Amino acid sequence: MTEGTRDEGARFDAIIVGAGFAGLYMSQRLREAGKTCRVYETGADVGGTWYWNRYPGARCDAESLAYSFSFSPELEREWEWSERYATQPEILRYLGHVADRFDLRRDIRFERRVETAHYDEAAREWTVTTDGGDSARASVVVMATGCLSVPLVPQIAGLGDFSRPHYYTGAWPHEGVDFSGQRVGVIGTGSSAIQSIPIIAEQADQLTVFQRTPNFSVPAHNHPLDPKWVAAFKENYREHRRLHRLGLASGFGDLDIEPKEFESLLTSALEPDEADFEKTCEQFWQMGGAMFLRVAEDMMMNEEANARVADFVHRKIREVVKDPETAEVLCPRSYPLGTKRLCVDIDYYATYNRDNVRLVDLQKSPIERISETGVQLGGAAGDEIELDALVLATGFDAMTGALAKIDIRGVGGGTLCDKWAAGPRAYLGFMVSDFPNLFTITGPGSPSVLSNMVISIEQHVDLVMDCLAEMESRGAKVVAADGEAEEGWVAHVNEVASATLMEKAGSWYLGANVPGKPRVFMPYAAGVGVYREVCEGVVADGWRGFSFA
Ligand code: FAD
Ligand code: N01
Repeated sequence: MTEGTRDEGARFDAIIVGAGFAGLYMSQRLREAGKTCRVYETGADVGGTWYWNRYPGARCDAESLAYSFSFSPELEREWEWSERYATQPEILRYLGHVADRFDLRRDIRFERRVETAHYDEAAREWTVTTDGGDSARASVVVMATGCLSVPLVPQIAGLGDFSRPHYYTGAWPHEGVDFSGQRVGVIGTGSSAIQSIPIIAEQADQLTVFQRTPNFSVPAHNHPLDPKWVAAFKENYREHRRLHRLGLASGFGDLDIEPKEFESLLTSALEPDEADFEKTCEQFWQMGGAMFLRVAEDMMMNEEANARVADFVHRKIREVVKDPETAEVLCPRSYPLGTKRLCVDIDYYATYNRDNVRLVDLQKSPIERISETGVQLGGAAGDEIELDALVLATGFDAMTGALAKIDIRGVGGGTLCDKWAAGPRAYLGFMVSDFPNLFTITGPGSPSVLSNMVISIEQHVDLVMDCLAEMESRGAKVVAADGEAEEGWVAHVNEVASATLMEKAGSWYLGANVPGKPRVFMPYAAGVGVYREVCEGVVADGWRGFSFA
């Protein structure tokens, strides 16, 4: 960790905000190209998501060998992943290794929150300031601030009254938490909760889970990686990476997927008879992980098809959860499968068979308020549940949250917040008109959170580098997205989303989890393969929709 001295008017070729996967790779590419850069990071070390989310059970749901950088064959060869889905500590170690191996830390200033980024039209330059008193200038700013980096404080009456320890999964204490002998409450049943609940249940004396909306979850079938399998995978790494970039399995990995197994992918979930349908679903269920969404091609387009697959998952939940009433409460019915992020779990449903675990259905008994000592329920139950500790697995202000916290001013002093007041607008999710030379890695309007994000991050960083090279070759100082191209892209992103079932859930993809946030489907839902083709077409067409000056 390098705290370093304060920047006072220093000038760099580029300033990067954030030192997660995106910030690290961006700084590596700039360094390699002989450019100077400064990275500011709020955390005390690299890692981003994996620095902050240290809750028990945190791990990736894209397979380890796919959820890793592809830019360096040496790095690929030397790093050994130990499990199919790497744990948070392992991913954090990996990112620390990347920072050391490529000597990236010397450009990073830790424990610095960027507060402002203002564009000076005359100087064609950005000035960035931090809460540590830094002020630095650069012609280019790259926002690598993360899509899930601003934990959401839920609007629950009395939250501040709770006098015992409470923890956000997205800002977990570094020293860990020992729940032994405690009565613990978990609010939320999204991915973070679903990963942590089985482990907290093993530790705690009693665990109460407060569920407002059940989530679909598929088993991870995690296991240690067989060194022989890894060696064979690495032999063929380039081909795997190529397929991931094309969007096969969204690049979530292909551990157990041989091409022949794709033959069983259903064109429509409505076609096969019951026995064939069950067999195919079971086959995908046994593979484990997010691949399950590929069981039928029409699943994300056709409600009936989706409902048939959802029924299969409901049956699976009922098979595992012994108490029929609890099983029913765990079955999601208010939105189509896959329209909220599919969770991937290790023993989540089985955890409800434990004697020390209770599920509270907030639909029937909403939280009335948090008291000094626990959770007061209203409705049918009406009781107070006393707790020694409370875990808030309540999600993030996704995709736009981190950008909205920075005072970003572009041409004419206009702010990004004003520009995005009715929802984010960006060309390719990569640049925002009126904000020249400012790039948003995995920004709204790109596949981003619907993909294996390392693939999307690498693609955007590479595109930034191509764009800078184009500027140089044209002798340009400024690149900007055209307003018209941006309008067209935003309309296209909406059109694609509307053709799917994705808007049928009150998901964070739509901003529905943040009171007052405009409801706009933020990621681009056509997939990483299609998106890559679009970007390549734009570049081949002389950077269509971008102006260089
Ligand atoms: P981040 O890792 O979020 O890093 C952004 C950094 O920017 C943060 O460290 C933050 O502190 C810093 N920052 C933000 N604002 C400022 C500011 N104003 N000033 C200074 N610094 C700032 N994706 C997958 O594809 N597969 C997975 O399996 C997966 N698992 C996940 C598990 C969890 C628990 C979570 C929360 C997310 C997961 N994701 C997963 C998404 C994950 O966020 C991305 O995969 C990836 O790590 C994002 O990298 P990033 O560098 O873009 O952003
Ligand atoms: O957050 P979430 P998350 N009262 O928003 C509930 C990635 N990720 O941190 O659905 C009661 O999904 C809320 O209820 P509802 C992944 O992309 C990946 O779990 O709004 N409950 C919901 O149940 C993921 O999608 C992994 O009704 C309240 C929960 O809190 C994203 O990060 C692991 C409430 C929030 O769920 C976010 O996941 C972890 C209230 N007032 C994260 N407010 C992997 O497995 C909110 N809730 C790779």
